[in-house]
Amino acid sequence: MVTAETSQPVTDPTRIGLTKEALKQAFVDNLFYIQGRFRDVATANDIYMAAAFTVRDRLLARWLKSAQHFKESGARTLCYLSAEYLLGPHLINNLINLGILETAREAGEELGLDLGEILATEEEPGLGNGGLGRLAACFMDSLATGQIPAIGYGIRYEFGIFDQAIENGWQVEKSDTWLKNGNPWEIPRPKITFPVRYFGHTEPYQDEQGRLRIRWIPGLVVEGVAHDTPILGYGVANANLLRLWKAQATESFDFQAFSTGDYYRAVQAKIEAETISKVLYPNDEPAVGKELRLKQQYFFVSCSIQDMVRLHLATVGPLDTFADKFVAQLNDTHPALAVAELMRILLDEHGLAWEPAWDITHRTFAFTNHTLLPEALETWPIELFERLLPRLLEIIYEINRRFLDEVRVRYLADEARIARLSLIAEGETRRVRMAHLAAVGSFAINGVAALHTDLLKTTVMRDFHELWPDRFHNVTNGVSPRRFIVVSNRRLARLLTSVCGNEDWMRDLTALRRLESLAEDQGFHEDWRRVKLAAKDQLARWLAAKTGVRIDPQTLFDVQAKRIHEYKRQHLNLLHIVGLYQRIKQDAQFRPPPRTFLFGGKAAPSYAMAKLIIKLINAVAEVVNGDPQVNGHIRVVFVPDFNVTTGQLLYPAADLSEQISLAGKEASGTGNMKFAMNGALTIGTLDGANIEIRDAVGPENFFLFGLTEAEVRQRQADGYRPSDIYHGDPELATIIDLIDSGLFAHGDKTLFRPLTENLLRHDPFMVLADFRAYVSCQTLIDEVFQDSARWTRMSILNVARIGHFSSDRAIREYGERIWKVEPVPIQV
Ligand code: HBZ
Repeated sequence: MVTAETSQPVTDPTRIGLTKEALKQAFVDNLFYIQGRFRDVATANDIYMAAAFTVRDRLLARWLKSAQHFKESGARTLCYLSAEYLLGPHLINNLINLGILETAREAGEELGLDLGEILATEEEPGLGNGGLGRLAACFMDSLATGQIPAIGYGIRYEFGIFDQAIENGWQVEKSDTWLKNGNPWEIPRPKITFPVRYFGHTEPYQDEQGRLRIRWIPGLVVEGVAHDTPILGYGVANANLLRLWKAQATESFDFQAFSTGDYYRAVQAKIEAETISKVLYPNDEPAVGKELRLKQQYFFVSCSIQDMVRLHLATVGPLDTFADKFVAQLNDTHPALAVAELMRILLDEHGLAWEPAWDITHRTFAFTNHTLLPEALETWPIELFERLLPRLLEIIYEINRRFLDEVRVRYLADEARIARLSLIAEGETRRVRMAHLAAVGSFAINGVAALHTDLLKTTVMRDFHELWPDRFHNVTNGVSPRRFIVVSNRRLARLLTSVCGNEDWMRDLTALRRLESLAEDQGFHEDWRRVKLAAKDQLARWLAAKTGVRIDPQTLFDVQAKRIHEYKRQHLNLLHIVGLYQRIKQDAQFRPPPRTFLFGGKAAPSYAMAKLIIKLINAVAEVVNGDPQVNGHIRVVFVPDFNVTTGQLLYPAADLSEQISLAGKEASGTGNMKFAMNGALTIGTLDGANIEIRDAVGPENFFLFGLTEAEVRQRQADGYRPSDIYHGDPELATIIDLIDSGLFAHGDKTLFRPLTENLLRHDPFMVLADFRAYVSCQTLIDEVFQDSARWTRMSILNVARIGHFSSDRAIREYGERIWKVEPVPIQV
């Protein structure tokens, strides 16, 4: 291959060859020339790095070819703007996407190396909190696989989501030092940097043509440096760019600004600048109103928009075609400042008039909402905005002035409506509403599951929906079948391939429909159960090694793995467990099939109730697992540090997937899809994507319980009184009393009071209202699980019919309905 830019041939077989011999040679070279090690003294990390570089070399030709071709063909490009990317380990994914996993394993064996050990050495980049960040990672995978030219823009956090340890039953946060041994997947681009301004003031001036322009004199300038990671598609030569920005001080600025010789202040300025990309905020739902968070948002948005403008000027040319070249998706409101930033660049730096600048901006952006929870809707105090981003606030005011004029004409001065729609919330402290900025600045707004989109239209975005009904879309989430079947469940992948006759299902998951014809096949049932049992066994062995806790793979594995949140109702699951514990102890006749209850998930460090729920899970586990009377019947385990890597062990091993949020609260959920894809049956409410999953797999293959969203609203309107439920349900009352009794707290009656009291007095997520239905549904599950042919059939049908929930389908929908982007195949 000859690249046009350099005319240098890239043909060295040790760099690009995919044969076993080429891989071996490349590995040995890399160990020597990059790590500077002989085999006999190489550490596990040296070996991992040499292997990673061997694979990275093979991505580079594809990546550069993609970039070059996209550039030359002027391909329309999707830019995904996201403050989070929860990527998971790269090495295994890239081996699979290159189609060389088995070759690499053999190459390793011949070199006396265990590929499994090498893979386990990788620290996963945990640059996200949960669903939203993982969705961005699945989308990057599907964009490349779907051959859509795309750039993912985000922040290169030095510390990602904290590592979770459990000490004395409590969550303890440890800092995530994912970069300490080096990151072989990223290429720093010290020459691709952009200045980002903060503080200071603005002033008017006249340009050469005598037009009035605005200049922003900043009080601080920080630089963003690009760090690039190739994202290869599965079975294609397309590789897209993930460009993450690292903050650094602009020496020239700081050294000029500070008095000469004040070295200490200069160093301090450097630290202050670098703080911006230092750490991911570990909150998943409630918006944190911290200045640093707003600094982070503006930092990555400004670098990304500047980069897009630079790329456009360097390739296509005139800015009036910017929105033809680029479309940018705002992943929630975290990047919403992009709307104002593109306006600023067009107005202040390129001298466009407002109308053409707004036309470009408005045709560029589309916005995804991921939550309806009021506490998660981002707003920023005007005072902070004015101080930190004075020019952006002026632009936001002007966007708002023009927008509200439009509203006024349309609704003939309906003042209440104008106040509701305004980008500025009036009140004691005036605030900028980021969702309104995103909505006004975007040509499309979407929710992430059908129910969520409907609720978006009728609740938080109702006025916007009335104003612009055509801007609203639903794109139900999806997850990557490469990451969540091929990488995490090799045995299942092999079985699926043998049934389908080829690996095409890996990029067209609807091909799994073929499994339906085997749903009654006894021989196939045995294969299916063998695969599940092996995954359970693997989890059991990993858990024993990691935590010393023993679990029995023959029991029903009942798994709830997701962020800990009251709306997700881990405590509903716990009430069921405590109820079972009690009945098993008191009723010798009551012997449901043995179950292992597994929990995993992180709590936001400042979310006291979520942390108390973790403590209660561990406290119940301690008592239940330590009680010989119930041993062999139920066991409870909290799997520490739930992340992509541990998720890859949990999803394949689950028999039952807990998706039990209060109806109307979980925007979509994506864990529900990951579990079902791996043959777990779901116990779930009619919430988020559960509804569509149930429709797809068939209601008879899904364990439904609980209030509907409409019923939830009705009950709330009628005045919900959880204490009435407590008093009317003796079994429930006993359970709550047991928790209050100190049984799970070594006699301490107060430890869990905040939780039980909240349930009895407020129960904002209606745990008690759904308790009875949940327990009945669990009883049905016990019955069905004992009929192993029935269970297996249901499990097969779940996998056969889950194809719709591939992120490949989601990306196709975005591409066709919103982005208007076309695949651009790359040939190698
Ligand atoms: O986004 C989740 C939703 O709760 C879930 O239902 C959905 O499936 C998923 C993908 O659409 N939302 C999040 O994960 N949200 C965050 O992680 C978050 C992070 C920082 C914030 C706010 C929310 O400031």
